[in-house]
Amino acid sequence: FGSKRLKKDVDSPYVALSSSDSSGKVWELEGDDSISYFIKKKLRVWCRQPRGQWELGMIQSTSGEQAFVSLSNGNVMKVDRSEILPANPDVLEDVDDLIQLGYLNEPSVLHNLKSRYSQGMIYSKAGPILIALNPFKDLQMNGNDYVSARSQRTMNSPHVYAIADAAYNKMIRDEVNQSIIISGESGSGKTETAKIALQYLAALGGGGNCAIENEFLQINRILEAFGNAKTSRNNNSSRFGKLIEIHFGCTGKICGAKIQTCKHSRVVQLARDERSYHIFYQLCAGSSSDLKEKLNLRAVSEYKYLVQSDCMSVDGVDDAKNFDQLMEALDAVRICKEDQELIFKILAAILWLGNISFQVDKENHIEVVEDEAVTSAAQLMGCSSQDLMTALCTHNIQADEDTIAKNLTLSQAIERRDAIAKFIYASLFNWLLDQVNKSLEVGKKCTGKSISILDLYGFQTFQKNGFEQFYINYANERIQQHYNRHLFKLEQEDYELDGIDWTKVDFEDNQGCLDLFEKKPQGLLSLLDEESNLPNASDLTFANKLKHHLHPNPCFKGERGRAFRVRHYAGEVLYDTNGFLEKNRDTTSSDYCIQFLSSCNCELLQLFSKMFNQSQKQSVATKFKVQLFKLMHQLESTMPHFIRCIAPNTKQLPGIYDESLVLQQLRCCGVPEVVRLSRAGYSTRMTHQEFSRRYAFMLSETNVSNNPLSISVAALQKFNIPSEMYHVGYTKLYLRAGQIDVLENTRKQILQGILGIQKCFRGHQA
Ligand code: AD9
Ligand code: MG
Repeated sequence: FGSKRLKKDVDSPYVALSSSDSSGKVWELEGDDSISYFIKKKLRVWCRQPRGQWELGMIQSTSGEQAFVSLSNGNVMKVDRSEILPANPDVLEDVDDLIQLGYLNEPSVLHNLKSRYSQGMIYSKAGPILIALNPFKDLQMNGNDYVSARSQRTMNSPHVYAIADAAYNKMIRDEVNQSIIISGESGSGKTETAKIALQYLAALGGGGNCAIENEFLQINRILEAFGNAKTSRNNNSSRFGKLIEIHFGCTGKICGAKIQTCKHSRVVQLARDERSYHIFYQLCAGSSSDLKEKLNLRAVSEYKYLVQSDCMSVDGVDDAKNFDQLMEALDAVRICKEDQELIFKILAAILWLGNISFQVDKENHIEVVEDEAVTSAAQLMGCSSQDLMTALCTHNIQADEDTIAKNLTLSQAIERRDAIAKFIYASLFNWLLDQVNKSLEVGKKCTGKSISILDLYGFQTFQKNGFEQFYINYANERIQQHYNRHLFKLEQEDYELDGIDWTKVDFEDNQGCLDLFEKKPQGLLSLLDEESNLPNASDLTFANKLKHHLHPNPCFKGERGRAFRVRHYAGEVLYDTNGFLEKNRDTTSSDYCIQFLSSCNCELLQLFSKMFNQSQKQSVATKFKVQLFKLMHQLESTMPHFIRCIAPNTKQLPGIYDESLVLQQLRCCGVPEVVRLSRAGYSTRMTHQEFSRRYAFMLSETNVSNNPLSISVAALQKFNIPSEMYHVGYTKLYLRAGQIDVLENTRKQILQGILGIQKCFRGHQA
């Protein structure tokens, strides 16, 4: 049966996903027949309003292709039948798991999530995945009482804790490494969700000892101070992806952890409404007067790297207080006071570097303006002002035995200055990560079993998409492939375990799109690297190269000028190659920059220059790919648990549920696919006990046995559910979509009949 249908649905996820209309067809698998049935039976329906939103109503009457629907507000509306979709019966209101819905059309799914959200139920399941809607307020759903209630399994509703609990138990029981993969758009709540999962695992694996929980908290503080920044979408946006691997000993206690990152940089360029990394603002606001003096530190408003975006403070954020907490956190991971001071010196040096300006002398040579910026930066970095000025304005060329110093142009000098700042900051972050990892070092008693939590940036699509979206979306293709494979595997394992005769389904995955990116020598990444190395190349020549080499390819489409389109699993994205080559060439790691830092009289800067090895000298895209592959390789051997975070609005405010925004994210993170997959199988699963509890009373006494399985079978037969519409497993009954309505309607009628008789009976008695 299903395999054929499943194949058909899955083969063309594209068509459905990229049709950006809101017709509901993406979700809808029921044909016209079911609408006719709804019209005939006058059941609850969704009815599309002139402005596109869906309203719940009841069909009153029909005339040809039109129906008269009475809406919940009392109005009666004339609508075309194409504007009507079936709604679920009351019994399926606010279900925990979307696949319990008889009808999985767009309005039903959105309504279910919205109704739950308005009651503070931010978590729902979509089959095997957890959907987490960002509440943008503290719901008091996390905390020690909650953790202990969870671990004693007294609560069954969907929650991050339940996912973490399942991962922990599976790890212990099956001795298989687990992973919790969290994805979603910027601001959707990934990092908070990762912290909740971490908190639960720390409580569970800490054995009543809060020290581990506290250590994770402190580490998060450090990583967020140095790796997060305010953006227009999220006041605490992570500018790096991270994988936290928590190791457990044989008794299930935590015995260490390791953090890996995948990142990109933002020190020198900011867009409107954005800030640089939190740490700069914290340092300026919170350092003591003594420290300020040592660093010759000024207010945020005096640093060019910080003022360019016109955004220096964040509502509700106390940078000074956060700085105090950061110092405690640095103590907690055992970074000594001397090193802490070096860190702050380096940060101050970066800020002063940004203030260095250039001028052109009479001979048209570039020179550094000799002011406080240069002297402060040089002093903090441990070099003379003269050396710093030379490093910023000249380039040494080796000619035979001699070294010739060549003057840089203005733009080259600015690029050099910014490259040094970026290199120092990136090295500082890596060094800190090393220190953090040392403090978490995995002990010898470890069994080697672990749970990894992945918090990676989610799929992004804007009207104009640049280099950042390009590699973020590529990373998401990788994650999606992982997701597809595992979801199919899990789904089918469930059927097999329950004794269902299931024809294995080969999943048509997104390999085509991955190949488009990764193929050598003619994939997007290789072609980008090749073009980045050519001296006269431009973004336009790169775009033309793509069109020339990648045509025809079902996942690629060249557009006019510098643009091209990629068919991602989550829909088509239009990219503009403007700035691709420049951003891909990693100018920060020039030999010159490293040589200069090694000559500075500063322990950390010297260390940074040594930490860098030539193999890291790769383009940004290649470096990113290598980091991503490392993470994915690690996840490959784990049993994954998926959490998809959804931002219900872009204002970062509680209580606002923007339906079209939610829908777009559900599509982007592939929820429709999971849903379709589940629909192709059996949408309703009930244990025989649950089923018999609800429906056994409908059978005549001769029909009833004590065995729940026999009751299931008897009920299905009695109410003429066609055999292709269900499957009886060892433990559960699997029903196809819509069948639960038939049973529910019959149940309602029987109950009404019984109530009527009782009323009548009481009337007689009276
Ligand atoms: V980004 O891709 O790093 O820009 P995230 O990580 O998806 O993004 P984040 O976890 O940082 O989003 O959440 C954004 C904000 O939403 C947080 O700063 C909180 O204010 C808010 N949030 C998110 N999840 C929760 C939650 N479970 N409870 C309360 C939340 N507030
Ligand atoms: Mg984040």
